[in-house]
Amino acid sequence: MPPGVPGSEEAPAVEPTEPRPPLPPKPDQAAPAPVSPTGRDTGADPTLAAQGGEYLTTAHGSRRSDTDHSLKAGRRGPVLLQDHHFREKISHFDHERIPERVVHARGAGAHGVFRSYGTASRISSAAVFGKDVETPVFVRFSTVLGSRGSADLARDTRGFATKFYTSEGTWDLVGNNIPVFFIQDAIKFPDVIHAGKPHPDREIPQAQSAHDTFWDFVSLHTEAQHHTIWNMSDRAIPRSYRTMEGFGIHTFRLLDDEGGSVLVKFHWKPKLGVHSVLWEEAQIANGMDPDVHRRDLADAIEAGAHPEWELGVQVFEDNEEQMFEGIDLLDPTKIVPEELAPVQPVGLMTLDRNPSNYFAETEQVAFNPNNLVRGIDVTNDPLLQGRLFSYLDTQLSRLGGPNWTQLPINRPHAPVNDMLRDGMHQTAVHTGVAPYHPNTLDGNNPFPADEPARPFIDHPAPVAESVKERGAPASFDDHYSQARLFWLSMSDVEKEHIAQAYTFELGKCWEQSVKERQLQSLANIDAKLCAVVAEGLGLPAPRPTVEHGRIAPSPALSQIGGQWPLDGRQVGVVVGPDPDEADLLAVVEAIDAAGMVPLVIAPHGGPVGRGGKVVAQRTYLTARSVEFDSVLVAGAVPPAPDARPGLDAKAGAVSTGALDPRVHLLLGEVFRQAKAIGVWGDKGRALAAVGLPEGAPGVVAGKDSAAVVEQVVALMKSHRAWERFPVTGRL
Ligand code: HDD
Repeated sequence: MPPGVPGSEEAPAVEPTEPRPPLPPKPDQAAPAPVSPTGRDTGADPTLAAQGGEYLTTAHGSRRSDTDHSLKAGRRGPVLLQDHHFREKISHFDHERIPERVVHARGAGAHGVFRSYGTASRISSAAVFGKDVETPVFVRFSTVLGSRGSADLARDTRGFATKFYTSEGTWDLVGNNIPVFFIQDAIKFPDVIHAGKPHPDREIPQAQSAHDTFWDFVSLHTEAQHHTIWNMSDRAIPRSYRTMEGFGIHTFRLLDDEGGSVLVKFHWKPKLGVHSVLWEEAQIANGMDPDVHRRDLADAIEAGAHPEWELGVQVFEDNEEQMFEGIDLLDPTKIVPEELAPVQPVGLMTLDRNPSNYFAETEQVAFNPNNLVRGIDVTNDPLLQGRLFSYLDTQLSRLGGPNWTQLPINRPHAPVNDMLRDGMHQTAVHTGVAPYHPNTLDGNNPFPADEPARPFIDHPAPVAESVKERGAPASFDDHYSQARLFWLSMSDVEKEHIAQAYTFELGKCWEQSVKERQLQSLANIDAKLCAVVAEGLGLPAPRPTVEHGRIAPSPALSQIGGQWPLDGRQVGVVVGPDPDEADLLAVVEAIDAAGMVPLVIAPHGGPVGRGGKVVAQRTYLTARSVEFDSVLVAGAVPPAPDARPGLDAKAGAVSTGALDPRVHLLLGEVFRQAKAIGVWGDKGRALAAVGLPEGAPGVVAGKDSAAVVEQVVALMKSHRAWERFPVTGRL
């Protein structure tokens, strides 16, 4: 049944007054299965339920008859120390929070499955790459800079971390939606993060890079310039987590059972395409719906629009130089353009289940690039090498001790036979008497794997003769050629967005010297880009200090072009007080049939139209452009009865008198945001009121709703009506 059609007519639920037998937990709320798919007991306690049980108890199971009043010396007297229930309840509450992640604090997670095509089994012995092997996964998407409560649509890099619960142990691919990183050596990580985080004196600005310390760092530490231009592009304000690419960034080493090895870079390609919002939308969304990305992911999964990504690899020879076509594969600030090394698909990931408890799953999940399995190994990338220390270390303070691998979400789905014992929050009851090796008392179990016949993860790899020194190879000194490669690969409209983003961000800085130094970097990327940003800042454009040879653009880097599936996209349908109900129902059903979400926007809440068959999901007051990928106007929309001049001013729109000012604002924004608009039945009056000419790009007007909807759906497949933006030719 499509949204917009009222559901069952059941009486509203009332608060139960009698205890009843516990409800069985919903399938996804049950404690993790005590037996993993491999048949091994995971140690999980399936009897641990939540508040569904019959009687309220303390943590040690004793029943309580009153949880609403503390125990006092007389009704008006002081609270007694002996009130254990009070102390336990408050004390536990006092400790409900754990430290948020020092980076990537805000995120959203989902469960799913990775189905391997088997194509990578030629180059890796990892079980996860076997033909038709299905591996459960948990993915956490995140922003980097903001705190846990910050807004989703900050201009920022997004984390894309995947935990594969393989039959031979857990493999974590902890990547981002940008294929390069700010720094080349992990020792710089605290520096770049301190610079990006809020200023330490006032702790502002939150979740933003538009401030002095960030630009101070990236303009001084110019290896960050490549990542920074991606941050200034539309990639940093995704339409949805579902429409982001993911990258492993570093070069990894894959190994087969014969000891052969290749180098690879991992790519996640979203089936829905790579799409972003405009900066105006991001800013409005951060106020209107700061949870926009969390909501989008959870809603899509719940509605059955399960997002999918294809995992692919670029494959390189594992030679002594670790270079490919002059690109240093150990430098995490460099990509290898797909045109030079195609991304070869190895499997498909589908996210099909929302977490049932945010804290237990999304907050407590702990990723770790050390989680490697047979057939997948690291390279000498100095950023990756440093990460191998940091993630294990951070969980000790974040999750309170060394036993975080026993938390249900972190538990491997493979047998665990370690000799790690005791420690804070130990939940396993280990048996046996000999947690050491070698031993005779436990039959010498567990035995080391039979290396080297099958290369488990410490695969022998040559290490060049070397001296101890702090430094980097000369190839790491090129900080601009790939930032320029990215720039040259953008379409005109994407270039405009990048120039505007730099102008905005630097315009928010106070220090003149910071702006001037960043302009120098822009000059080294592209003279026109530098000139446009300098003009916006009111500063002179410096001359470049580096020279570039010919750089071939990489068309794969542009996200404009192509036709894409529309699963889970949201279509607003604006109606007046008395819409044609049959027609509206048909429109709602057509949108639903296209796999999208119709949201009826009416002057008031409740049923819409005379028959009451359609209900409003939004009102003129609660709807805002950023929620919709396109907007339809179903017939005449008169001025609202309460459209007073004051309201117009508040809504930020000037009423023409012909259209409710809130609808006026909605259509104006949707037009500026290059989204498709369809109108029927009012002779284009709504368009005229907003000053939109019929026939403007991406605007469809007609008599027949079905024909208009069909055209709008076709337009939406290109994501936006990009032709609405004039090509200035200045970039
Ligand atoms: Fe990191 C979290 C991705 C470099 C130190 N990182 C974290 C997360 C992602 C990344 C997606 C969130 C995981 C989650 O959802 O729980 N980090 C990256 C990528 C990097 C990178 C793609 C470079 C290619 N990170 C990096 C370096 C260091 C760290 C160089 C330290 C030397 N990262 C951490 C951390 C975090 C983390 C402090 C915070 C929370 C956590 O690990 O579990 O250890």
